[in-house]
Amino acid sequence: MTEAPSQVFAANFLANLVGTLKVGHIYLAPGSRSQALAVATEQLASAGKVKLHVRIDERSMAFSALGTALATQTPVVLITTSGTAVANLHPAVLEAHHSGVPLILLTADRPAELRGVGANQTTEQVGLFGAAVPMVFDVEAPSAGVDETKRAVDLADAVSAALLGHPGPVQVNLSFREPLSSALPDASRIAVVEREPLQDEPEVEWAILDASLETVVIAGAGAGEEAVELAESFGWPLFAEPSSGARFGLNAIVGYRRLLQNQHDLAKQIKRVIVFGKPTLSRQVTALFFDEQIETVVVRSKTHGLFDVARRAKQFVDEISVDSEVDFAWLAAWRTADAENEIVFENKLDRANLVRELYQASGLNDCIVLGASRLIREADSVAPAKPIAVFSNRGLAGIDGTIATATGIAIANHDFFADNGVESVGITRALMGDITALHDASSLVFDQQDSDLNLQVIVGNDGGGTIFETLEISQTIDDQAFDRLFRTRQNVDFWHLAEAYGWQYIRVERLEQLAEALQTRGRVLIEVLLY
Ligand SMILES: Cc1ncc(C[n+]2csc(CCOP(=O)(O)OP(=O)(O)O)c2C)c(N)n1
Ligand SMILES: [Mg+2]
Repeated sequence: MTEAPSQVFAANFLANLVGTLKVGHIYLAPGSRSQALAVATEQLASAGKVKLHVRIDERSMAFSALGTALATQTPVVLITTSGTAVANLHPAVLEAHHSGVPLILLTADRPAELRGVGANQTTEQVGLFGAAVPMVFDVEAPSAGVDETKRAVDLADAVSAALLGHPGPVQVNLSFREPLSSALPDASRIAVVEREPLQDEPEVEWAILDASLETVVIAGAGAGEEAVELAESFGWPLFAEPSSGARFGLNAIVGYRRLLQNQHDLAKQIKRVIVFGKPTLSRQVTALFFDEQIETVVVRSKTHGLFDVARRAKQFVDEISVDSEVDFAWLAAWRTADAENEIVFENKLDRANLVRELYQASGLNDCIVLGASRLIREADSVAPAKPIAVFSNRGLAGIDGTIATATGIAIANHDFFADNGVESVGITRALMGDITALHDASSLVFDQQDSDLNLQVIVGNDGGGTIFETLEISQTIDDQAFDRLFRTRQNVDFWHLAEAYGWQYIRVERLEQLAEALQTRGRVLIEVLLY
């Protein structure tokens, strides 16, 4: 049987890419131009070398890939056909760029001779993502008489190298000409050349700080455990956002928003903030960066780019140590204040209780996903310090793709436990507002192959985008104009929505119903009435 050059190239490229980078998941949306990649992926998946997820919508697919890459901390491959299919990756690609999530975009294209001449489904795909994807490989179409195996192996190596020290998306624009595929070679039978994984050895810059200065550690999105370690080593209070990966341990001051907002005496004594990740949730924390009395030290983020909103950071460093005795009285005072200012929960179905129940229901096997808007800010105010995996797209804080991202996270969570032989797979609980849920309603479509996921889409329905009520404009225009321009209340029936997509549906109208609803397994849309 003849082997099409397209297929020789696709099979060798994918087999090597998966083998070298330890790719566990490939997401694919159907198309003609990308068929050689599809055939090779299916072969690898059937042989158990990679997991394949097929989606009909590239926009949604890209957010799911982002979720899987986030949760597995491993590059995920995406395959699309040419044209608008590629452009549909853009929102998730922007988020991945701003939060340092490794995605490998394999975008099929027409060969050079068919570009710019009006050929069907052909546009300028190279450079489409602009600065969000600085590394783009524009790869010539495979052809007879060329050593396509060598070209494919070299490209896989080049892509691996490009991902080193560059967390974020990489685009590989792959041209193909007819014949677009063949049944052979079988990608799963290609022996991958074993290579030592490339090592990135970045230079590490230390800062030695004076321990006596009243310091707090701020952990924004993507901060990670380093923030907790630093705070605990030197007795500094820790203000950690929900998706920082650092909201746990004895140094976490969960009520930091209230203490800053109320201008507690301790808040006035802060002289230095040390920032990890990208904090974006509260005005109170942002105000600290602008405060002339407070110096800012930024620990360089490996994922979330440079952070210095007030443009007055004193230092950017990688590691921090101190030069003097640590005084734990400062931390003790903060902990006392935090305990004294604990939130008082009312006995009703409100945002605070919704967040509280969500965290109470979730344990070490589970994942929480928080949509943008009000509910994540509520979590920032009231969520306990608890070591659970909490995710949120804070790179750009879009309300888009939240259901898809949660699906990708649930897939990673499911695989992690299934691969380790643990029977009780956790539940992924995605909490979001009503507009956020409707924005991504089409991501309720699911692949039967992923049907055993435990995924809850918890919709805090408060009748539109109520976060805008906190804007000054809500006071300066009349209610009708406000409702139309900002609140955008919708009348979608979430029950029918869930039914249409084959999801279970639970409506929560009273606080007492919530805890039980949050134990539902399988795919369930839980509508929580907040008004
Ligand atoms: C893609 C995108 N479009 C628009 C916005 C602006 N935006 C921020 S919050 C919001 C409304 C969210 O409403 P909902 O999900 O109901 O949350 P609520 O504030 O009511 O809790 C909008 C439109 C955004 N962040 N991302
Ligand atoms: Mg809402």
